[in-house]
Amino acid sequence: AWTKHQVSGFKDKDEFESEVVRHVETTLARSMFNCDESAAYSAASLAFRDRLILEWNRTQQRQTFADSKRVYYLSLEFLMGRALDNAMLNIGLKDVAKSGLSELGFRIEDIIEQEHDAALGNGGLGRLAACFLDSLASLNYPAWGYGLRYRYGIFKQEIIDGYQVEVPDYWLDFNPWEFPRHDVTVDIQFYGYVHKVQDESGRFVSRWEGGETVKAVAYDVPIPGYDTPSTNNLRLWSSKAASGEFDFQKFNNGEYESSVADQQRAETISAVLYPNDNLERGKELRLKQQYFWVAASLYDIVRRFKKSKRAWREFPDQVAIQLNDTHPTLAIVELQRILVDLEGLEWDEAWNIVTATFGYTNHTVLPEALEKWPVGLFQHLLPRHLQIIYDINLFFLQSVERKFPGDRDLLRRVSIIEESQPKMVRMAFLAIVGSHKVNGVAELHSDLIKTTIFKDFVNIFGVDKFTNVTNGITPRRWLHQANPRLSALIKSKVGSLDFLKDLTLLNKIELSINDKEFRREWADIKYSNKVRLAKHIKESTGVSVDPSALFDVQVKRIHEYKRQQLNIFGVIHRYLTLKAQSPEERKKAQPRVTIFGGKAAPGYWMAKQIIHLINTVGNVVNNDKDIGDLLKVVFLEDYNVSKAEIITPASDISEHISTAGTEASGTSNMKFVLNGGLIIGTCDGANIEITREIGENNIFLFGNLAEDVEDLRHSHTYGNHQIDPDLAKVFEEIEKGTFGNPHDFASLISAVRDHGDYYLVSDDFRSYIETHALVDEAYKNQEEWITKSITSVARMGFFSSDRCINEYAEGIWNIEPLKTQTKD
Ligand code: DL6
Repeated sequence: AWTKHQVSGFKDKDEFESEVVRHVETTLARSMFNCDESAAYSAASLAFRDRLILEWNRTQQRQTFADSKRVYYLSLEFLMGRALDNAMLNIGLKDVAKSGLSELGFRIEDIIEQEHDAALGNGGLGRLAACFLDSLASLNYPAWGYGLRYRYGIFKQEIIDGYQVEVPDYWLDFNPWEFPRHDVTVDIQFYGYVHKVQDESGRFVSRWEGGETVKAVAYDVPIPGYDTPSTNNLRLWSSKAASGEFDFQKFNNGEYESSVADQQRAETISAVLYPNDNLERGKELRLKQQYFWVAASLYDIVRRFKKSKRAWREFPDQVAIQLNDTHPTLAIVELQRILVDLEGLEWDEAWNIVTATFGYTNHTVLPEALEKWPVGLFQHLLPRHLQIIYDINLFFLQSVERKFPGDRDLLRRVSIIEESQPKMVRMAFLAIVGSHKVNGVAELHSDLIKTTIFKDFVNIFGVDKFTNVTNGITPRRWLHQANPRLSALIKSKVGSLDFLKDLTLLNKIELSINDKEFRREWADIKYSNKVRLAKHIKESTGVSVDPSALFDVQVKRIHEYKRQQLNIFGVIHRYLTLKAQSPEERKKAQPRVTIFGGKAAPGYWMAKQIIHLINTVGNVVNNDKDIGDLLKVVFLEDYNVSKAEIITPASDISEHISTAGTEASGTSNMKFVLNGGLIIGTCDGANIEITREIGENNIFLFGNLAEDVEDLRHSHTYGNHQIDPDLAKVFEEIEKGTFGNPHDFASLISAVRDHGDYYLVSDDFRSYIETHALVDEAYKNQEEWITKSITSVARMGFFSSDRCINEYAEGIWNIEPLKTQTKD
């Protein structure tokens, strides 16, 4: 058994310092006299990276030596955020670095601030993948992540005149955390044609030939576990022209521009992250990205397996592949192709291997987010894969027909090919058919997929194929790193930092709930986090906010189903109520700062209108002398992981108010509660399990239930849809022009009033504002509030991503942690 270990670190601050100096002078070729914060960040990162690499090599050797089963996590998004702070904390050398940097004349906070976020993701799905990588390494699981190395991550959001403007995020200028592996490349084929040839044994086999070839180059990012030497690998693929730099023939002929055209075309594949969250748009380049990435990853995985010289049937004993949503579903088809076309296995034998290897996680029930690709596009781009999909579908439908003879409509409903105009490939269905387990990400969500979008598949495959793994978050980043003082206070009560490895130990702090000093310190930490956020708000928006006001936060992607429009309508209602009050009455009001943050997909008109309305309301409210500090409204631009680390610890209440049944899980709800903020939310996603864990008294729930949503929508369309009278007044005020040109917001209003109110904004409005009134009242009793806050944190143990990873490992992947071999 392994106990404590000694991670390759720095003996002391002097050794760290001399490593920093060495990197400044040699790697960066600068002198210490002109070493600025940016150079100090680079050198400090390189010093840490050197240490990580040693452990990373050892981890890979241990894994190879143990020859045990590995899991491969395929995700088109990894929203990693910053790496330096995380590496320092996970290795346990932040204090050493702090004093070393201080001797060199730098504050560690300023150095950490230099790092550009690695923002290779849109929102929850990508951040979940990042938390999972942290947990996999921390728990010593043999695991690799596979993704794409986008040259441009999620766009940078600027707010200009209240509107969102997108600016490219070029984050790769200097990235000390990645290792280019120019020796690890894979040629990836597109287009071309398929024909049959006879192999040596006389069998007819399909050959895919011709077309275009693009080179995938591996870039490796080390992922350090917390308090363990395990350092796993995230491999990101970058696209390059297969033929090299440029076409010499053309160059010599003086055709300079077209000589580099192939190179540019190839590089386009990994150039940009598609900026849609919970929305799919069938663009050829996106499908190209997906195939490029899964083909390169599978080649790598298969190559590693083949080195072991095991029989193919042992593949699922050595390899588990998790599909993070449907984006990597082509991996199912690609593995079948490799086994049948290239390795000569019989179809059924290959298919048994494939289905035993894959697991599929669904992250949404929203119809617009379910991936479908036109058959014609497949035919053109991946002709052999389309044939294989047709065969998979044929054999699947034959098995359905055997089980449910004569049910033509069932066949139509479950077919992987949708008989629409044009015909479409339904990726979620392909993922279900090709996997041995399908999971949702919170209990309600997992139930909903079984009773709605995947209902037929439960009948066909049996309910055991469908399971739930409620999401979680890593407490290393979301508590220890984001809220160091709270982490230290908890440590003083738990007795050690072990709660960062076993989050259920948080329950020990409930024993101190009446400890006056503890409570005072608890409140003081929240206040100082609010002061820090207030400073950030002032610097980034110019608005002054009072840290003693109630901070009400909604930060997440802007989406109608997440209902930031409900929030801003509620803010307007609050404003109108305050305006109608006498100065005496107003004195009783609870001062509030409502804080929004989040990006809208560039093509998502309604979401952009919501951002615009928030900003125009802020403009009016923040400058209204009658209101003063009673209400402030701010929109923080360019919400990302590192901003979340400032915002999350500073909230008093945060909003998780999606229409019931639409938010698969949510993970920021967990982050806020873990940081001592209370939440207001609907009975949706993981809010339900959070309530179960922390107790109904510690959460503000409101709104209609998922089971009633369909009937309500129906009644909007066919009944008499009455708008809540207070909401109607809000609309009137907007239409009067109080918040700028009313035409700008006409579609936001008409979606609720005239077009069926699909997201139930009006239905939930009354209970929403009433519940906010309860929040105000509760906040006035600070002692009660602090009790709620401590109790909630104490009961959040369930929501660690370590718990999720253990559930996946046991229930889906069948893998064991590796023992690390270092001793005390
Ligand atoms: O599971 C991670 C995260 C959930 O917490 C969110 O509730 C859910 O909206 C998000 N889903 C997506 C779906 N995108 N696609 N495809 O991002 O997943």
